[in-house]
Amino acid sequence: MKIRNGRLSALAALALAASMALTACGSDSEGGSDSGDGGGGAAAITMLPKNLGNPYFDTSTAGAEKAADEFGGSIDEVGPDAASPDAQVPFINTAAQQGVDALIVSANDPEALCDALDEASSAGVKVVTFDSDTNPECRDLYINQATAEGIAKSQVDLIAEQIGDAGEIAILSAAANATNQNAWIEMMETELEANHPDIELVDTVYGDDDDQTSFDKTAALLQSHPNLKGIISPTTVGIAAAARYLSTSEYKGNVALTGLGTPNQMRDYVKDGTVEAFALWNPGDLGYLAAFAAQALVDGDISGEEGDTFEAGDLGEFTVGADGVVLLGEPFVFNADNIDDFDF
Ligand code: RAM
Repeated sequence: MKIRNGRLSALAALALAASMALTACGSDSEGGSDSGDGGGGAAAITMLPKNLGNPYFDTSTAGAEKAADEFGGSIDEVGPDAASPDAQVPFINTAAQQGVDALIVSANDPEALCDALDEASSAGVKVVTFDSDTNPECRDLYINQATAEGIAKSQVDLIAEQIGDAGEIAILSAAANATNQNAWIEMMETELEANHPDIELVDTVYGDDDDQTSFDKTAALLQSHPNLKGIISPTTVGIAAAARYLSTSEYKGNVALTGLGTPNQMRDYVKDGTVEAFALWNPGDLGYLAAFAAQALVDGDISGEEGDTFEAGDLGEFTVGADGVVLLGEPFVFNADNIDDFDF
């Protein structure tokens, strides 16, 4: 399947909007991180990404801080070094003990955080997941970056286009239990089966959103599958590590690599021909939207019911959908022609 021109034009318009929103969001990561109750109903929010040290989450936290600056609240980012569910639990417990107003979490597992989140919720903390959800009953809202179908299809379209719609491919994912990657992988498998009979998915491996593990798993994949024509890595950590491996190897230009990446981490690999195109959304906008959603819950403007609406600053009005999901937008495709328009 090709990415059609019409789709590209629509995406180009989205790119412009995204880059304008980015300019508006800027990279202002200061000013909103002081702890405290914020006063006047402004929310004290703890932000818990899958792990620290990932530029994707640095950008989403900067977006949340920008939002908190606008509504007068505060963001305190905490998190483990390794992207594991067990490592996230103590941070949830601490936030509950501190009596913060809201917790914004990207979950390393759909179920493993639920007991801690339930306790936080019982203590009056509003729980918003973003990026990677828990089971719906464990949170008030999930801020979803794009539909799982859209994210899956854009990556399958890209790899199909890059390998002539035939041959062996593999997936290099994040942590094995990550809710978001597992949903996307399931839908990629469905899409491949339905529309790409000549592409064979021969392996799925997990780099745990750790740079070195992802790099090593890439090397191992290429060794075990000598006929591999392409790799999809639906994680910004994985695709950057795989690109780094490919860029200095004999596979550069022969094995295609696509997936989900940040423009700043992928720019060199697009320019040196290791990677043709990949997808993502604006993580800054995702954090910004999650913070406004948390504030709306804390204020009692919304309860997380389907049909609830709230304002999210520069991004405008959003409506809560089924299962307490708020949708940011659609994935966007980056390539050599547009990558310099983005800075995150
Ligand atoms: C990594 C994380 C994150 C995911 C992106 C695409 O940064 O796994 O959860 O949404 O990749």
